[in-house]
Amino acid sequence: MKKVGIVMGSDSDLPILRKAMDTLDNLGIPFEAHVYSAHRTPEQAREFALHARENGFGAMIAAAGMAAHLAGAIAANTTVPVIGIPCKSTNLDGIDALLSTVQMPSGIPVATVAINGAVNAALLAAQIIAVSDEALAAKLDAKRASDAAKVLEKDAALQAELAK
Ligand code: RP5
Repeated sequence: MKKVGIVMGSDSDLPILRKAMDTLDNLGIPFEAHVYSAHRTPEQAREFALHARENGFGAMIAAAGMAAHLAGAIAANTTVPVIGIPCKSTNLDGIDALLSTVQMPSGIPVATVAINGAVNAALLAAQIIAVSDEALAAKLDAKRASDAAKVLEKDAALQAELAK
């Protein structure tokens, strides 16, 4: 199976990325994670992206806060699909990272998820890999069905409560 590459701009982003890693683990998808910064270690970030396809990666997740250029910098150096996670920081509540990640120029796409949207980033990476992996696609279908069943259970509980 193709791997997911995870890059975060700082180890301070790790608590957010843990949710992506847990989601990938639960789906049995292999991943490799690194702390590489677009600004502090640009050479390492570039090298990781440049060799992503030959190293077996089917999707990349790049997470950063503040002036969040990491996802764009990764996308500039690979045609493996890149998913950007804008991370919330203290001063601007993640709006800075959201705009820095989402506003990519034509030609270099980054699929940007919500601020701190690590679970959806992992699910989107899984869906990308599942395009050519039937077994993974079946797991994703089963997860959707299970998630829907949980919501319907909550609705049933609400209806029971309101009927009292
Ligand atoms: C960004 O700056 C990182 O992705 C992180 O979200 C933010 C703060 O980094 P640290 O100062 O905590 O290392 O590059």
